[in-house]
Amino acid sequence: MSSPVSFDVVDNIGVITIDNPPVNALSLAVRAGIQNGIREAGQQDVDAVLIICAGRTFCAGADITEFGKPPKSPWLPEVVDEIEACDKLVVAALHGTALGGGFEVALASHYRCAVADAAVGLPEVKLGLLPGAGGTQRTPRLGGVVTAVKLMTSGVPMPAPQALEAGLIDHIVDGDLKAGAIAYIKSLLADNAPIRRTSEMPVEPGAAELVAGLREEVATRARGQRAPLRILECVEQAVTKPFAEGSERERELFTESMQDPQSAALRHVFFAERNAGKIRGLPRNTPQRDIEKVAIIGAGTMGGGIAMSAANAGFDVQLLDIDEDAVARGLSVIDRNYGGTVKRGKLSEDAARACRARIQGTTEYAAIADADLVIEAVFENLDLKKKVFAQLDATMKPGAILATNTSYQDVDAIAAATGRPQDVIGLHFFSPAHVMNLLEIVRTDKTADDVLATSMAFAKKIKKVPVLSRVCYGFIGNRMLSVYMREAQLCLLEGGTPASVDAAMEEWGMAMGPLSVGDLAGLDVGYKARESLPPGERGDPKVHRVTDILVESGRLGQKTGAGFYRYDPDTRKRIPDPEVVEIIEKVANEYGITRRDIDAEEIVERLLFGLANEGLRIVGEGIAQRPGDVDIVYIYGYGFPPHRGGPLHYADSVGLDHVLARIREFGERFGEELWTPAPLLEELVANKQSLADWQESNDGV
Ligand code: 3H9
Repeated sequence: MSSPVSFDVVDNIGVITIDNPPVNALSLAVRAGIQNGIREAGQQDVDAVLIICAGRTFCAGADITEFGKPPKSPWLPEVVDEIEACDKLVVAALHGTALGGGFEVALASHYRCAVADAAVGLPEVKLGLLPGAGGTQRTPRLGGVVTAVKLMTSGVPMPAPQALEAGLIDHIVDGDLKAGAIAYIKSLLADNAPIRRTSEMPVEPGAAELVAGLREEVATRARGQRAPLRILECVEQAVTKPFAEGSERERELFTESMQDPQSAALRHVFFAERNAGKIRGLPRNTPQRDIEKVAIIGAGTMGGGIAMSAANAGFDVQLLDIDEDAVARGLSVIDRNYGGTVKRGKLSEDAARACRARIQGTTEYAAIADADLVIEAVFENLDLKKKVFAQLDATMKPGAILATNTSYQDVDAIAAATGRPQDVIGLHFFSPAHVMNLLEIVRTDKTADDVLATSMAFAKKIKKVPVLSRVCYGFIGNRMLSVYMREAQLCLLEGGTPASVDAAMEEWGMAMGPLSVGDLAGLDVGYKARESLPPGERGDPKVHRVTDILVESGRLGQKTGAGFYRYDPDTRKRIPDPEVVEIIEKVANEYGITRRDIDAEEIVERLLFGLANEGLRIVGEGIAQRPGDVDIVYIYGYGFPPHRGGPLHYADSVGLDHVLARIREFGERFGEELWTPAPLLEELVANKQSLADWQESNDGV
């Protein structure tokens, strides 16, 4: 097989070109190729060396698919040390994103140039790792402690012009990168620029104090993740110890991170996110419909958020509601939201104005007839949604995609209200839709392939993470949520309080406890959804009794200043409310429940194993395509901590046999009807198979 790295000589400069699509990951063959190139340059009579990449980007870092397997020589740290030790001037030329090990190759080069729209970054932290090829030692020497810590603990890439200012790169190239880089090298040679080894550079004065000053901030932002603190320790070594010693500690901590379950979880999330965008049985080249104009039906909170997401991605949007007042109200909320986005520095004033200008209000269906995609976001009522779809069927041009943003309703029934069910799909956004990243894409048996492919692509264009679901009540996320919330509320009746249940889950790592989430979303949402169900399908009334009392007494959550908690009107801080505990005790009494001490471990296991059991049922029924998809739904839609890998990865990591044993025990204590093990869980335990193996043996994705 030919090497992905070539070496040739241009104008007496040795050019090492890496060509390893799609992202020039530093696989074994690439590492060996770079090493050979550097050695070749050392032996040949060249004046300097250029490291450059073919394709859409400079290297995206180490090859993540090799992680977890025994490392093979040459290891990246050896390669970067050889680059730096080269006695010819080495220059790296960057385009796209130079990430992780890719940027470490550049940091070990003697000079760095880049095109202006390139970016550099050290995103290892997002995989639970740290830069392991000298990045933690070289970045503070080049860019200073504050920049280095920010770059490495956030994992967010830095645009080239900013990197130039920070000293992380030396030169911006205009026009063609290769020609510009060669001209830059010639100018360095003409100026007798020295071979400048980053490892030999001094650190800034007061660097150790700067590191100490950042410790608390990094620990707070880490929220239970260990990698950011390991990164900080490496930076401390970089500024207090000689380079060789610091590098040795970096290597030890890199190896430790690699074996840390947090990294295994985050690597699972990385691939799960990418797999979630793939639809089984749908070829990658499935044709797509053109989407330029988008219409939204319903100018409420959801419709407005969806309109913003589409407008932010450059689509023209028509926002339709029944009367002028409703439209005006919706547009004014959008104005306020854009104002907030500008205030928080997320968009410039000009950019916000341009996005807002793409959104028009209307009350006329005729005005949206030529939209390519229409997304219905009206009140959660099946009859109303059917009426809207009948109207859309009568109005929209042929070939338009008709989407519903329903959270629970039967998309088949909605599609049946039209004469074109092949064009109907569910696009379930999460609130606030312009902020939340998840998008559940709900296919019916009749949804056309090109509608599916177009919807997936549209999701990515509006910067959402799409996950495919089949039709069932609540789809993937809300169906699982109902079990999670059921257990939260039962724990309340059995002896917990909103504060104790939330604290247990937050300490475990959830972004927000379940009862606070209920207050944030509005307790009336679930109340109304339950009311719309036939009484036989509303579940055990005792589960929702406390919530029902809260809603009926006007405590709808944060928006009314009280729900499971009271809220400080100025700070929105939650305040435990003894009145709520009284309601809980009264309801427990009504149902003859003797309250007891219920510890954090029981709360966590009941909520999480309930979640995992329902997730496994969903995978077993084919509602979700694969276990990783369920994990992505929970991470991006429900605040599940990524370093725990999602509910199913977590169940796999603690052992499916343990999970099954606990579910059986809960069944004996709390009722088999609530705790029937998912058939897939029983099957995997019987076969002694992990979920990861099961997924791999199914199709690898
Ligand atoms: C590291 O470098 C450790 C070192 O410090 C020390 C070592 C000793 N490896 O995201 P996309 C695949 S840790 C293998 O859809 P985009 C990806 O799975 C690494 N594969 O494209 C996908 O495959 P498929 C630090 C990789 O344009 C395809 O490429 N680096 C890698 O939206 C396209 O990816 C990172 O963490 C990889 N490193 O975004 C960077 N990267 O088509 C991780 C991607 O089969 N990568 N693939 O599904 C990214 O952030 C994005 O992929 C990138 C492109 C921004 C580069």
